[in-house]
Amino acid sequence: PPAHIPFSAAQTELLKSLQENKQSHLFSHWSADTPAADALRQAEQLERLHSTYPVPGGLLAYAESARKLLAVSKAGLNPLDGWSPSVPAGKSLDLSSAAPYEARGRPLLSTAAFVLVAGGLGERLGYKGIKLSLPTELATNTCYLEYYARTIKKLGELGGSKLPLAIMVSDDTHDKTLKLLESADYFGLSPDQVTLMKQEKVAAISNNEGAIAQNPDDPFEIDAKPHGHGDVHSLLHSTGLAAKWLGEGRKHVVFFQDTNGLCFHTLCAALGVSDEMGLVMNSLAIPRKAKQAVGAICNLRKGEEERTINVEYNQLDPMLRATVNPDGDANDASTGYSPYPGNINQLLFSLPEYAEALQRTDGVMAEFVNPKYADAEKTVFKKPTRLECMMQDYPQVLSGDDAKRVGFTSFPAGICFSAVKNAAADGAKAQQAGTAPAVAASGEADQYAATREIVRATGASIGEGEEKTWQGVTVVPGPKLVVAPEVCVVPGDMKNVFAGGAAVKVSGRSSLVVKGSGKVVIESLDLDGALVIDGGEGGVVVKGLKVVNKGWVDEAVGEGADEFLKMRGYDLNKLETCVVTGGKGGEMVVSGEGGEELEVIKVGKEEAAVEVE
Ligand code: UGB
Repeated sequence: PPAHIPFSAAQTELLKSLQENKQSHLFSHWSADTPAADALRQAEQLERLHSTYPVPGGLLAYAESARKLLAVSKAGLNPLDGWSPSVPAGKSLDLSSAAPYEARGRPLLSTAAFVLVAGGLGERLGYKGIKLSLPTELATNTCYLEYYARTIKKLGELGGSKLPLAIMVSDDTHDKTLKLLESADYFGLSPDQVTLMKQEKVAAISNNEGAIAQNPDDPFEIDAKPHGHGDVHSLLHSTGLAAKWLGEGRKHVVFFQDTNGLCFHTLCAALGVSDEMGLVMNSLAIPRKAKQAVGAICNLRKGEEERTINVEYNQLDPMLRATVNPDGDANDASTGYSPYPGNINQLLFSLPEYAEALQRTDGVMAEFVNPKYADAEKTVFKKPTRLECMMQDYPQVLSGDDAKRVGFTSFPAGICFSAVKNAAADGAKAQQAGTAPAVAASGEADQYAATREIVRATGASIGEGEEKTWQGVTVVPGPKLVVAPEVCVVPGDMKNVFAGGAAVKVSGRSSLVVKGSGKVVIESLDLDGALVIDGGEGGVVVKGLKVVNKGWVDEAVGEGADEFLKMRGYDLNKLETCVVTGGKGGEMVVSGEGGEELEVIKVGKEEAAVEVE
């Protein structure tokens, strides 16, 4: 290093060892004229990349792993060679079979802890903000983070305790996530319930020799990239959070993704399955369409070794071709689905075994590399690559009896999974190929549809809207049903809200929002339009209410619209709404024709306000 630059002793040592270990190109632009500020900036970034890499040896170990993994990739070796897949043990449930598992899982809510992985930028989605700030739907404009926080609050209330939420963020998402939480008073959670854990990036690698990449426009800057959601485990270890939760007597940890508005519908049932099967890891899953961009949960065997683990979608087809099916990743003709459950990366871990595994491994997951080559000889990369790790690879650190206690809980995707990951054009292609489009419009439509299914299971008569195509993606936009988390978070409890069975009718063009912290009971209702039932704090009972109005319609938006609207192609125009509002006092009962005609037949301390907006 040039003598005029005041590096610390640790920096000097690191720079020397990088120079001696095949990274001298990082300093080839340095000279006696190099500005000290630039050289220090580079040294500080290298030091950070070195100290935050969760494996002993820091950057040097990282580059060495990259060399090894890139050699395997260049040789075309499949890390799954020699492993033979079969369908793992688990439970495939639906709304009608979930009840006993929900009942078994419900008492376990009180000892759950939640981990949201939200470090990803959403490059495929092409959205500039954080994905957690996107609206889950336009009927209430509740963003993902708000929906998650309010649901966790309610789940805690059901279990009689405050449940902790850890959010993994990255440099790309930290500030905006914190700002969103602070601007909304943590959406009802108390700040001490929420911990932000920041994952650091790793150095990009520019060739098979493991050379650390620099920014082509600024050689003093190292090109750094995300290391994948697998970092969540080392962070739960290094922050001491997992150990703290264990000390508090918690029993399960729920991992979930940033844009799945359906993710908590099946939590109670999954807890029940984990409990009954004694699982240390339970992957929430869906029936998987062949070639769908979700991993497949497989039981893999190689000699005496056996593990149940997610096989990522790009590795599944070659593995199946080489072993059990010459057609590769194909649907089973009798079911129309892949035989292997689809991973939705919502994971339920048993905390005692997890905390022990973290102690043993520091939470370090196996890494992989996925370079895009520019030449047939695989010697040149199209752009620098990096090592990544995945949170669902946890079974790789299990051994003995624990390795056998890994399974899945599958529900139809319509109930539990609709992530928002793709821009409209890619979503349209995915839909044409017969898989989920995973765009903003489908995320919203699927959220209403899941609620429709859950409400239909109470016996209510809920119509079905006509298909609409937005930006090449076809969805069924309604009826738009939203039941706020404060009203109901466990599908089996929906019958207490929609208590009237077939006496509750909602037409195919309708919108219905049910919210409020007070108890809402809908005994009979005939809705053809838009209705908001707000139970307030005192609660409300709806009986014999008939509402007919113009309702809410989706209308196309132009180029000037907000980004979150442009990405779905429409905005929601609330033409006319009937609002039933409960009060702060005791329970109210409303019934009548809607609008001014409405008759309040029983009033608690305050009158129910019913008005047409
Ligand atoms: N994430 C981070 O927090 N940090 C990171 O460095 C990267 C991601 P992607 P992926 O549900 O459809 C997963 O990128 O990895 C967060 C499963 O591997 O959206 O392509 C990020 O913020 C796959 O098996 O997903 O695919 C987001 O919340 C399948 O289940 C989450 O990690 C697929 O998800 C997922 O990141 C799916």
